[in-house]
Amino acid sequence: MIRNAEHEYKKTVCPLDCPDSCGMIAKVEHGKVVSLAGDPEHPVTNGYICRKMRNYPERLYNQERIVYPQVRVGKKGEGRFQRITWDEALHIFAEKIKDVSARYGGEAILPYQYAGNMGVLNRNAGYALYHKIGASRLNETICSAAAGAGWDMHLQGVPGSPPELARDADLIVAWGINLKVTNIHFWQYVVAARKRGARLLVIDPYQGETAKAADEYLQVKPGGDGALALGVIKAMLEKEHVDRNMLARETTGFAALESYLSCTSWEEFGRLSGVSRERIEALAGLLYQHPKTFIRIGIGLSRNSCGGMSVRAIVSLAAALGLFNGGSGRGVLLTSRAFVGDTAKLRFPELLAKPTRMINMAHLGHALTALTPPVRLFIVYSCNPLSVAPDASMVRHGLSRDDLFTVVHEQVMTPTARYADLLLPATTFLENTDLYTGYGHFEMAVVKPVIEPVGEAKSNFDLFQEIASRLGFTDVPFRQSSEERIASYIATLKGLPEDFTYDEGLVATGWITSTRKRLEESIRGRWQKPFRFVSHSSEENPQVPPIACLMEPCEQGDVELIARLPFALITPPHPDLLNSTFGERYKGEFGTVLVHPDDARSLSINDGDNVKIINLRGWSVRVARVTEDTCKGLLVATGLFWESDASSSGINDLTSQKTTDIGDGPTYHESRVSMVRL
Ligand SMILES: Nc1nc2c(c(=O)[nH]1)N[C@H]1C(S)=C(S)[C@@H](COP(=O)(O)OP(=O)(O)OC[C@H]3O[C@@H](n4cnc5c(=O)[nH]c(N)nc54)[C@H](O)[C@@H]3O)O[C@H]1N2
Ligand SMILES: Nc1nc2c(c(=O)[nH]1)N[C@H]1C(S)=C(S)[C@@H](COP(=O)(O)OP(=O)(O)OC[C@H]3O[C@@H](n4cnc5c(=O)[nH]c(N)nc54)[C@H](O)[C@@H]3O)O[C@H]1N2
Ligand code: SF4
Ligand SMILES: [Mo]
Repeated sequence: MIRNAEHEYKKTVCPLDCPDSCGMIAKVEHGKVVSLAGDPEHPVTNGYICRKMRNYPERLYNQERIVYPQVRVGKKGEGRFQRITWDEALHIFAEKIKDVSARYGGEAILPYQYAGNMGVLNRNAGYALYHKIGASRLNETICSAAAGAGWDMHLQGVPGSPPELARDADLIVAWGINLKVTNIHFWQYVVAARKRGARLLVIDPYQGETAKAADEYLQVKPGGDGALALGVIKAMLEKEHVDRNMLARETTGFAALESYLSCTSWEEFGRLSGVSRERIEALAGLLYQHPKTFIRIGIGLSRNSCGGMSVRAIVSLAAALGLFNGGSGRGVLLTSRAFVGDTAKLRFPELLAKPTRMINMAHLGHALTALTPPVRLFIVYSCNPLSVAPDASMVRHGLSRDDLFTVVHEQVMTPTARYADLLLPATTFLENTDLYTGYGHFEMAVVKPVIEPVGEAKSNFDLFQEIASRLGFTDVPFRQSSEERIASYIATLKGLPEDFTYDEGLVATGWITSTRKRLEESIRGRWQKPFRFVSHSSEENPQVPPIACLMEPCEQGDVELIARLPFALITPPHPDLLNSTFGERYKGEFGTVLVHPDDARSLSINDGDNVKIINLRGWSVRVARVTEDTCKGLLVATGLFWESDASSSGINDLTSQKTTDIGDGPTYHESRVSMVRL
């Protein structure tokens, strides 16, 4: 910390759900944050942060900020509230928990939280209480469950490669990831590699910012990556471009994949991937000519009903290329898994007297409308389900129920917050303590508050400790301070340097680099596990194919649906939003939808027209952008813009509660829709 009479600079970490987890420096004047900048000493941030976060101080003190507890006075969704004291708010909250538990049992309480704040303390803050009261449990699947499950079927917990390895690659493949939007600090390695003559290949159904900046772009059908990756292996086998000695040494089960691929026809690969045999063979050739290849796998390609299989096929291709054996410029990164700790130290499952029902967060629409016995108390923190959960019209329907009591702990007046019966003000990362590890790099830090809470805001941790105390709970977790809980979790972390002690203070040093990184060693060298082409986990779950194989996404293969709903819709992130965070900056804006010129012509749609996108689940309005960045038949709607009032809708009104082949993840990039000009 640097201080002078006028202002001081304090280190902090970006809390958002972004792989970059930037180190930041906050400038504080008279107790207020006046600016945020990238920490020049952070090895990945290198002094640069995105414009979303540079403008964060404005969000801190914005009129949308919730600064005191409130109760609803208007209709649900209307957003009219009346101020109350914290004492009253805590009383209402605690009494509601007691009342619902007594009348309907703990399972009538449904918690809903996700990654508004990635700090491990506050993100998991509700679990101890939820377990103690026997609430329904939430299966947190909404982001990377399918991708992680796909990776683990063949790699069992192995971490990804350090992103810096890409610097020395001759070919970087951005596979289903829009690096320049969702992982911007990876771009510095692309720039460095290209200076040495390396090429960047982007594989994506549409041309976003990264595809446009690439040396090569390969258009794949949504959900077609499995067929593409397996097609490349088939082409490699046909040319005998596989290193059989390496495969025998470093992997098991390749023969099973080889025999499967020899029985499959080239037509199937083309039909499912949307890529011609010639193009697949050319990709196989490109990879063969570039042994120094780094594959950055995105989560985007896993957001469809065969998403787990797509990841399985890509890691199988990477193993067939020997990329897990490392060497300069060779690597595969999905998530870094830099520090692995015992989440029981944050979630306390031992407080759960008996297992309660588990609800997949992708099925929220169902849970709030059709579950028996019904949910009576819905508690939301660090999440904006009405904007982010699939099948939003069902979520809205559920939130409107008169017999449902909803508590929302929030920083700003989100679409979900408008449906709260009890609305509670939450601190931001600048106002509380937490521990942050990144999923796109290998650094972690503990961060202290930079300023005092704004208004009457409380952290998630403090809120749940106070409620527990009101309910008379005295178990150890409810008596911990935030520092004690962080310290007990740190004690279980794998990846910490041996000489590390928490007391020394991570705050002063800034960050700690995981020992799981070790750039010089291969993934296999570090973990001593062979890559398994035949997954063991299929023994536990016989419906899941043991090897990566061809699969077709449900909605794309359904001829009846295709006949009625002529377009496929994907809904990837927007550069100026972080999921739905910052939606308050764009109130009243619909966002755009990319439409191919041929489709626009046939529907008499001009660039700039408002269009209504419709399917069996709902509708959403967007502004048409007529462009060849997308292909015929594919609509691309980026960004989770907020619906402007209770009668409008968002892009998730069109997405489905259907889940992925493995991991039970959501299928945000797989919806059939039709479209009309407004
Ligand atoms: N600016 C910004 N950054 C973000 C976010 C944000 O909302 N805004 N969100 C953050 C979060 S929570 C996450 S999980 C990550 C997600 O970031 P990514 O891992 O990048 O995942 P997505 O953005 O869902 O999709 C990435 C790309 O995959 C493409 N895609 C969609 N379907 C397919 C497919 O079937 N095959 C292939 N090959 N590509 C496909 C999309 O068109 C998109 O260009 O980003 C994080 N970073
Ligand atoms: N159609 C479609 N839907 C998607 C996606 C997509 O690509 N397409 N992406 C999905 C993905 S990958 C993800 S990860 C999810 C993300 O879904 P969410 O985790 O809901 O993420 P956000 O939309 O960023 O909303 C987080 C909310 O938490 C609040 N918040 C932040 N910090 C705190 C805190 O410390 N305490 C409390 N109480 N509140 C806090 C913020 O103000 C914000 O409103 O969305 C998913 N939804
Ligand atoms: S959102 Fe991502 S890129 Fe932007 S400051 Fe946060 S971690 Fe860095
Ligand atoms: Mo995510």
